[in-house]
Amino acid sequence: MDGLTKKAYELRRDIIEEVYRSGAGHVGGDLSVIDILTVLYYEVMNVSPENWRDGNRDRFLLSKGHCVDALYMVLGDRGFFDKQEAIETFSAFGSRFIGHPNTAVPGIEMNSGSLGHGLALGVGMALAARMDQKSYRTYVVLGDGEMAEGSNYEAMMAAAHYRLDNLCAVVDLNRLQISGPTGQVMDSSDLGEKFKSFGWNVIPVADGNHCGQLTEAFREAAAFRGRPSVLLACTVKGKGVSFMEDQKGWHHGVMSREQYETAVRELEVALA
Ligand SMILES: Cc1ncc(C[n+]2csc(CCOP(=O)(O)OP(=O)(O)O)c2C)c(N)n1
Ligand SMILES: [Mg+2]
Repeated sequence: MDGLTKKAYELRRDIIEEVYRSGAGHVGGDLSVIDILTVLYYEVMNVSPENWRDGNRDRFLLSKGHCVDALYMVLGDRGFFDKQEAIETFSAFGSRFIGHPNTAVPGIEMNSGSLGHGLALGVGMALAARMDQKSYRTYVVLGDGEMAEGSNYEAMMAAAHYRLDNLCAVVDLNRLQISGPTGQVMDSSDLGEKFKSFGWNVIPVADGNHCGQLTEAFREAAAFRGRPSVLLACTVKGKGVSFMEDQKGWHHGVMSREQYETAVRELEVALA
């Protein structure tokens, strides 16, 4: 296992701890998006607890805000706050680590959770960078089910209109949303064609749980000029825990003690 992959698996272990203790969270989407978050925070983005108030920090928006439990683990691990506090209090009454992103938490740029808003905010941030002559890049992570929201298409149109090559979207293409396969609920199988027709540079990532492929794709996006880029990252919902993989029931399923122990065991075997 290379360093980034190992980090992503350690963070999977943290996510399992956090969601088991709280009996809350969205474990399936956390496990599909964690490699994307790991590569962004450990390899790609220029953002850290040290420069977090600096106007030139890279911006990150988790538009699929229900997976904040994964984001908390990455931010905590990067030192934005005490990760253990997030593990122990996630979703508890009075905790600052509530079930959706909230700007009261260091490292979080935007409240989200109501799907379909992140890309439009990302367009605004990317446009502001150009107007203020700042060099930061803006990254927005969306779910494939979330792509049913019409507001995304208005944001896609504006991003291309303003030629925002400092904007990079990522779709966590795990083929499932809350109530079943995206192909059945609202088909998004031709997302590449949709983004292309709106004027975006489309970068398919065959294995969106592969840190090396993701790193390469983010490099390609950063080098591309004149149009916004989108990574279409083919992931597996629940990736890394066999009984959760590709199962719609684990969108926000709650683990029994036995399931928790099995999940931990599997992740520890992967890490060994
Ligand atoms: C506007 C809005 N409608 C409905 C929901 C309820 N909801 C929460 S998660 C979800 C499914 C999202 O699926 P997807 O974007 O594919 O996320 P992932 O598979 O990565 O968990 C839905 C419909 C919401 N949060 N916001
Ligand atoms: Mg999905």
